[in-house]
Amino acid sequence: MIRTLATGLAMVTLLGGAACAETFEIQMLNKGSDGERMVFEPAFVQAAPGDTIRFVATDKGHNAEVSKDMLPEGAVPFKGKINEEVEVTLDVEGVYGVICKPHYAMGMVMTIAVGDVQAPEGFLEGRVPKKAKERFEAQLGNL
Ligand SMILES: [Cu+2]
Repeated sequence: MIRTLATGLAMVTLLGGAACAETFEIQMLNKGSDGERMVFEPAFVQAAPGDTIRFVATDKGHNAEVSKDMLPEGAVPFKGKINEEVEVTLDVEGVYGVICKPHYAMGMVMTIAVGDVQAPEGFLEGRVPKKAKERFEAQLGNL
């Protein structure tokens, strides 16, 4: 009986936590507020499991998709179409590298950290364009 009560309380606590989940809005831009071309803004988000990320097609010609080499084990990949607003809820802890396919070579990338995490070994070891790599490195500096 006591155990059942404790389980019930744990459930309530969990549900309460989920109700506080945040939504982060990321704009896809031709030019960032810092003058950089082809950017996600903000380019780094520190989130918690269960938080939602919404990619807004503020400017045309962009998409948001997770790089297949840069997502935590067990996470479901996402891939938006060009000009499409994408909303994803991230439940799996880890580091997610997001790219805009048409502007990947121009460094249009961003990083989402879910939970208190570090980038795994070899996160940037795949085939990453130079400009994208530079920006990823700067973003990972926030961890
Ligand atoms: Cu783009």
